[in-house]
Amino acid sequence: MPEGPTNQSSTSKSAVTELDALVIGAGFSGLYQLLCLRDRLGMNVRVVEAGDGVGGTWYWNRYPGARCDSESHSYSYYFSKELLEEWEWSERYPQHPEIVRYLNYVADKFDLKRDIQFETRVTAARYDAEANKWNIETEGGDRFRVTYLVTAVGCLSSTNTPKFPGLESFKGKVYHTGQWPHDGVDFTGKRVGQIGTGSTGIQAAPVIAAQAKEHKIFQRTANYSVPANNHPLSDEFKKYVKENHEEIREIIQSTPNGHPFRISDRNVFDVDDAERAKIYEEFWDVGGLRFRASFQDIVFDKKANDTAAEFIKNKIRSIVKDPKTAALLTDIDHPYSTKRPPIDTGYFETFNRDNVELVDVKTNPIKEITPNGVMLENGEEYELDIIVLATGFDAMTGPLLNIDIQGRDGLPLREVWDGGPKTYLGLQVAGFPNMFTITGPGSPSVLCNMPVAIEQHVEWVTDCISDLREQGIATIETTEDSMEKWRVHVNEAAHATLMPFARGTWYWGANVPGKPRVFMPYAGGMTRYRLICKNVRENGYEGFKLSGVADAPPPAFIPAGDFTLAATVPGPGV
Ligand code: NA7
Repeated sequence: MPEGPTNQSSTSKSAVTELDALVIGAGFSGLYQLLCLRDRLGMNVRVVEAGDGVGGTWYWNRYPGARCDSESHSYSYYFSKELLEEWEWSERYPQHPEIVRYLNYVADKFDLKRDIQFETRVTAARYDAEANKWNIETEGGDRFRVTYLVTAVGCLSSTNTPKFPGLESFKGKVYHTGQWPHDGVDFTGKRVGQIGTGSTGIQAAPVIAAQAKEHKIFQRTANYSVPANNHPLSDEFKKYVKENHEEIREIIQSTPNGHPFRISDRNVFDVDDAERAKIYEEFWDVGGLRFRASFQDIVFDKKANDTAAEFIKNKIRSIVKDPKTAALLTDIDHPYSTKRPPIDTGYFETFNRDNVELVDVKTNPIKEITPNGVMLENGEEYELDIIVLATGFDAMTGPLLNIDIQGRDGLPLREVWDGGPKTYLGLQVAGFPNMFTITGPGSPSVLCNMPVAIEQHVEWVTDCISDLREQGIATIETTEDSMEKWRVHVNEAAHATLMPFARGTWYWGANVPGKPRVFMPYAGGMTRYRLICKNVRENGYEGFKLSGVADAPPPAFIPAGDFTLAATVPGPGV
């Protein structure tokens, strides 16, 4: 068990712990936010975390094959030169245990664990306007009273389990990939059924299939995937990373999706068919998300996208031996990259194994889970010992709405977001003063390499709190008007891409029944977003109301048109 906080007054169940700030979550965001507020601003801060260790998303997602889709040398904090020089990743795409080791290394190096209270789940956070304080309650009865509340709850931390009738009646074991047992699952000799073929299912399937007696993969929507071409990092590459982190930082912070490579400025139809095929082939061999960077217009122009889509489908046809299975796997209903583009290690090859079967649950949906397995609409039953739910997350809003957050006059966040998330910059919600949402809906977050998005948000929040304290400003709070203008801009940014062709994705909230269909992340690119946030601060926190200072008039708001910055920066990430 990790040690609890030692440098603050201990929390008894009845006493209220007074702090400058409370941070919810000890993943990439929470750790860095703690470091910034405590060590840079000298504040009295605590992190509360539901798990018994650091890691956030990586603490919970320990399913077989779980690894990062960002290249390891970019999936790192860049704020500390020393840390960059000390840490060495072993693979191009790190597996979850290595990422958890990295985050523990960071937490230990910066002595963060003494201010993290583990095994503590926040249940409620209520703003007291009179005192200008947030009152926070936890499941175990702890109470905190703080000036600033920072949610670092992650975008993909609230699991989505479809309400399959009869799920509880299943005699075998059911595991959700996002809540994987920490001591692992042994599939040896078992008949396994996997529901879901998103990024997670695509990573898990080859590993499960290699161990299980039988592996049935229930596919509703076919998906593109590009080989990760994962490999151990050579000594030469490790040396390159250590010697060039300034340059790598420059790239990840100046590309729209925060990855360590630039997107080509060439368009698909700038080259003839033969040349294009050659380019796609080269990028396929390089693998991973770099494939998406082969042409700049893949995510903007449907005809351009069709060429990439067809290239991948042909690859699938060439890998998968059974023509019926290949046909199901290539019956893809959306343009490439409009749904989170997975990368894989041997996914399509897995369907050539004798113990693997692809089950089409699009034309013949899952009707119910029986005591013995999965039954489809037509009455076909698949007998199973283990069901793996790779069914994703109540993304972006779920982790926040799981907490009873109430702003001014007891206004519940759940009510404000009834019709979909409303934020300004993904950072704040009107009516919730001094509350900051790291990688909240409306920010680039999941369309960007996450640590890059996180560092920018954490640093902006830190600068903001520093400014407030220096200038004696009591509260910062965005307005309805700012949120509405930002909503329009977020919508425009999504519509400038091909994302609206795939409205059935979690980006739109479509995977959770009843969830409002709103495109949640900001697709205008991290580069543009970073500039907007910088301008907002430099212009006296435009779009926010500052109170507690006599002569600080509410700053004017930049009209929505200014956000577009003449589209000088290429668009979305991945
Ligand atoms: P995703 O991408 O939301 O994928 C969930 C999968 O589960 C997807 O294939 C779904 O099919 C499938 N699903 C969900 N409900 C059902 C039902 N009722 N029946 C059959 N199939 C179902 O989650 P992941 O965990 O793979 O990835 C989430 C993110 O984590 C990923 O994008 C990365 O950013 C990391 P559908 O497509 O809805 O037809």
